[in-house]
Amino acid sequence: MVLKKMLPASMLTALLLLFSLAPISMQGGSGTSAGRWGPRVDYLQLIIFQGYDQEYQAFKQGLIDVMDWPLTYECWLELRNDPNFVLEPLTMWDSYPLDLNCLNWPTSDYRFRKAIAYLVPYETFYTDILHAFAGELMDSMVWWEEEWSEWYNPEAPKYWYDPDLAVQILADAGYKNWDADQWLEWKAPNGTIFDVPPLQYYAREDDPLRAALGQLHAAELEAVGIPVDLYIVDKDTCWQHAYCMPYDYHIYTEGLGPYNNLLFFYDYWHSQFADPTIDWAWNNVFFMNDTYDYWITQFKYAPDLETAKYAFKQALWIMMDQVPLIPVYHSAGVSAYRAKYGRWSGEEAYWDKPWKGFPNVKFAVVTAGVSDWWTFLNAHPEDVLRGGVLRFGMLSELDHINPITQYSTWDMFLASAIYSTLVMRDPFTGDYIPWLAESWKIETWDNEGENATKITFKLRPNLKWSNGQPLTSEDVAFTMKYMYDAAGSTFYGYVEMIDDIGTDNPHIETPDPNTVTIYFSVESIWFLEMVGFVPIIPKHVWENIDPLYVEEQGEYVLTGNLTGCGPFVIAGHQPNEWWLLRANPYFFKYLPGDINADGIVDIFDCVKIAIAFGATPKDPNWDPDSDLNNDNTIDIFDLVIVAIHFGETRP
Ligand SMILES: [Ca+2]
Ligand SMILES: [Ca+2]
Ligand SMILES: [Ca+2]
Repeated sequence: MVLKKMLPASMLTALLLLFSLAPISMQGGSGTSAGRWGPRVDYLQLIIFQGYDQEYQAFKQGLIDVMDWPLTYECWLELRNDPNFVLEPLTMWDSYPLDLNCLNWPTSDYRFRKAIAYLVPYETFYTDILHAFAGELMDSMVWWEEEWSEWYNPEAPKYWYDPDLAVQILADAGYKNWDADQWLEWKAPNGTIFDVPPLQYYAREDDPLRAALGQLHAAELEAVGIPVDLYIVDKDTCWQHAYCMPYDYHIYTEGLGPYNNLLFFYDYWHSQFADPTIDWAWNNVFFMNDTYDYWITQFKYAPDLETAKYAFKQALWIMMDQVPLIPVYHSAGVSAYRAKYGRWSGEEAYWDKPWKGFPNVKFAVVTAGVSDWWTFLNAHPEDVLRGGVLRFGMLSELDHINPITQYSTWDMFLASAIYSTLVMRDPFTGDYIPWLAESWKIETWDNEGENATKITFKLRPNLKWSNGQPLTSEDVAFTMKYMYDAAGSTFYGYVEMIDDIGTDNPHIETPDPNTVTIYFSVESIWFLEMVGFVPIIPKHVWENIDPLYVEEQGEYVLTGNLTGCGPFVIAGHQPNEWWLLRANPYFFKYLPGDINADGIVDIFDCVKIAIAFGATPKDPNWDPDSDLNNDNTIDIFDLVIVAIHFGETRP
């Protein structure tokens, strides 16, 4: 029998005396703080709905506690004065453009793309459909709020709604009503007349805003004589056309992000990702432009910030001139959660307790607002240290049940619950947070006479996989190589510049189980942003799976499970209905009171509190890891949590 070590009473008394001199705040938690340990619930249930309306009805009835999607204007009108709901203002850096397929005529014609960009009735859409519930994006893919204004290129071409100009551009390019019907034909330079085929236009039925955008734009196209077959259909049908061979679409109401950086301009629109012979081509608009490739590569592999900004602005100009997509809006408005725990049978202990721990996230792990990953970690019934079930609504089942080819928002909800990354990001400031890595060092090395970047990560002690096996630097090195080799890897672009990554001996050193040094072949300011956010996967599992068949033969396909290092593990799955996830006791942030996340609650955790004692978020000694009760003050109540759990260890 193992006796739990106790915090000696004398020491506790001494600490209490010492700390009783500091001011104590009873301020409650708010939407602008996020706890750094968890998960606080025993179970997370991801419940799948067939569309926004169905999910919203379930939310209203209390079948789910929070929705994955922000409220529409109409739903906000209904809920805004209802005490059963907590509403939080939302801004999200994502984008909803119209994809224009550059392979299929007539959207393959640059002049045709320009013309139809002038046919998006922005004012009508913003005013009548979005109300104040989204931000305008029409002149750039870059949401140019404060954080991003330095990346915005005001010179980039804009496409104010102008049907007369659209008709003029079309006519100049040979698109006119050459016969007596109401539709346009195209006269080739040799005089041959071709009918303009009906544009294959796919709009998302599950998203009322995107459906409305498709309807408005299609009506404008038809008004100038461009025939349209508008399909307002479910997500899977949209994706069969917009993301699968033979890519037989012209226009798709795309949704991208949210993002914390601009690297997706490389991953989505560099021509190397425009391969129409595979499903799920990242560059599904098949934008292939050498000048764009040049500048976006200069941006991605920029040795300093000024070079990165200059190159990005050039790339943005090319993109807006060539219009492979038409930016329309980004999310803004309101996200919501239920004010109180529901009356679920068997969960009487939590009935009607106020829900706490829904941080209003700005820098997202998966999505922003109150429905991000941080809520998975933080949500709990009031005054309950750990317990209960969080019921989370999702608009869709997953498409890729593995961490390597995760793609959709819903893939990411699961993958981020199961896996962890070396680095995390503060949800409110965007600052890097030590995560699996407790520290890192960025240096340069001499790559055959050229400066190149290397990063050394120090892993936390005692990291474990959800099956109890140790997580070491070998897993990190393995992950980087696997993400490079795997077919359809989401993280290929993050690891492709690791030195010698294409060989059997990537230039990655693992001098001990807690240290890994990754050498890159060039210099870039973005490498921590890339490799720091790759989900780390277990070598002992994936080394037995051919990286070319992660979809067909991945761990979940073979075993019905995923071995991870994140806050949750899979407890059950009913396809197209729900996923049930259980708290992972091996998660390095699982233990209450283990402030330094080394696997034991001991005097070193007390020392962390002592150093930060009395601090609030604006103080220099503020330490969010020490604010165990998540009330924005480090005080006696946090120490009490350490005292209660003193001597406990993670499995
Ligand atoms: Ca005609
Ligand atoms: Ca500890
Ligand atoms: Ca506190």
